[in-house]
Amino acid sequence: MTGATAVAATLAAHGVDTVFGIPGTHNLALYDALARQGTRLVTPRHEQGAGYAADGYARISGRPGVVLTTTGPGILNAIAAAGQAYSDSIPLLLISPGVPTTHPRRSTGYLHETKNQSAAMDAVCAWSHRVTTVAEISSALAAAFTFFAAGRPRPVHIEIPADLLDAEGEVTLPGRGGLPEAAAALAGARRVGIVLGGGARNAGEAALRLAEAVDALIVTTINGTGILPTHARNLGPGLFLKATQAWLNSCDVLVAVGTELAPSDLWTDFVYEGTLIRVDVDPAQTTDATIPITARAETALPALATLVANTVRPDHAPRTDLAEVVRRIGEERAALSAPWRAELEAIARALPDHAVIAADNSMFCYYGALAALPHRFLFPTGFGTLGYALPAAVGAKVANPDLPVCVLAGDGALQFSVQELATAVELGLNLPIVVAVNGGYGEIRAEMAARPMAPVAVDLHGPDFVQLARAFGARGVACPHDLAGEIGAAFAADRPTVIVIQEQS
Ligand SMILES: Cc1ncc(C[n+]2csc(CCOP(=O)(O)OP(=O)(O)O)c2C)c(N)n1
Ligand SMILES: [Mg+2]
Repeated sequence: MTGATAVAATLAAHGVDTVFGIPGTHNLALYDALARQGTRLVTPRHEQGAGYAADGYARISGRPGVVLTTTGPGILNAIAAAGQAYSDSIPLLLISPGVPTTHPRRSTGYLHETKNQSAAMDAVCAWSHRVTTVAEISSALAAAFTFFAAGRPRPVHIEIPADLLDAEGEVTLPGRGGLPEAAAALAGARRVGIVLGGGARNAGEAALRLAEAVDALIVTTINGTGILPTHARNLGPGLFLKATQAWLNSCDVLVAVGTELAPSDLWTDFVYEGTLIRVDVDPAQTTDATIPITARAETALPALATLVANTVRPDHAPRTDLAEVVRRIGEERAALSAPWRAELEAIARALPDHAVIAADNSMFCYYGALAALPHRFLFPTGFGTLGYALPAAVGAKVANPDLPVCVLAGDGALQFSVQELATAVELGLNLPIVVAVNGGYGEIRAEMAARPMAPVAVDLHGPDFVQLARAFGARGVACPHDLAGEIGAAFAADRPTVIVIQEQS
């Protein structure tokens, strides 16, 4: 559909039947689409009046007020109304066209051209966003409605480049969704995959029941690690593996629970084309779902599991060649984590199942430990910061002193927050801290080589971590023959232990 139709249909899907605004050269496609679907179009005599009218409408109706203007002076005339709505916590959605995507955004004399329209609105709204594709229009508008419902309601501005209004693109509108529809899709499926993110943390048991009912496998995101204990149907964290993605693509129905299905988890441009059931508290996350279910995982998933168990034919044949999928994924895990195989085996032996790994943004952690170990991870996924693991482990131990917590970090990452050893010593925390030393920023070194360019600023002098640990009053161990034994000793100690392992680079 066209961008203008996407705006009109998305507004209708969110129950908007009235819009306040003034037409102009750049928003005619929007007026056309809204008029066609019967939206009531109220025309005050100045955009400021449109804004105040939408504000009054919102206060009395209890629904968001929607303002539609043209570019430049049109939307800027509504600024005072946006400021007023901000001040009084009124849900106001301001929609305007903007200069086309192809415009250089340098003063060219384009009609209504404004130096930075979206930034001007951002200064007075809760947020302002300029979309860049037709496909993004629906989710950007949905995000505004989610924001109105979830937080302190305040004005939001969405700018749509004028050329996108007439351009055509793939648009996923907010669906009706619901558990019965999801159960029916699952009952008719040939092969089902289940993805659990951090939002599914309290729904592991229900996910397993669902997996049993439809002969599915479960994979977790990084924040979803440790939701389920080791189990034949649980592949653990491994959304980033190509073999996992190949298996997911072979499923005709995918259930994604409490996850953004984010690039930082997928590591590739994974696109799923089957029936996608998404369970999420945030409706903005489910706009691309075939069947969206806006609910907490612990509410929706037990209900879905029960519905499906009652719907699936009792005589249904197994639909997944589980063993083959598990074998391929296992092979890829082994290849990815091969450089640290012996160390990871030792760590696996030393850690009880319920141990938590606080890991940093280092290769040893994401290529190594995440691929190989089934435990719950505290990991700086997404934002990808460095220096997270040690302080996060301190926090975990403060929350639950009896929980075995193990820190894994590269030499670069540990130096971002190594001073927190002082805190860990002060609190008497029995933390094993395994640091993989490779003389600096190994991942960045590899990226430079791949460009290709000569390595600069990545081969770094590091401290003697054993001496450093001792200087802080912690224990320090260099390259032990028995890593598992040293981790065990660290758990038994009354202070943290830094254990150095040497990494081949
Ligand atoms: C706060 C912050 N600064 C910089 C970066 C960029 N960065 C990503 S990985 C990395 C190297 C980390 O080194 P190390 O922990 O030793 O792991 P290695 O790459 O050697 O495995 C850097 C500098 C980042 N992710 N976060
Ligand atoms: Mg390093």
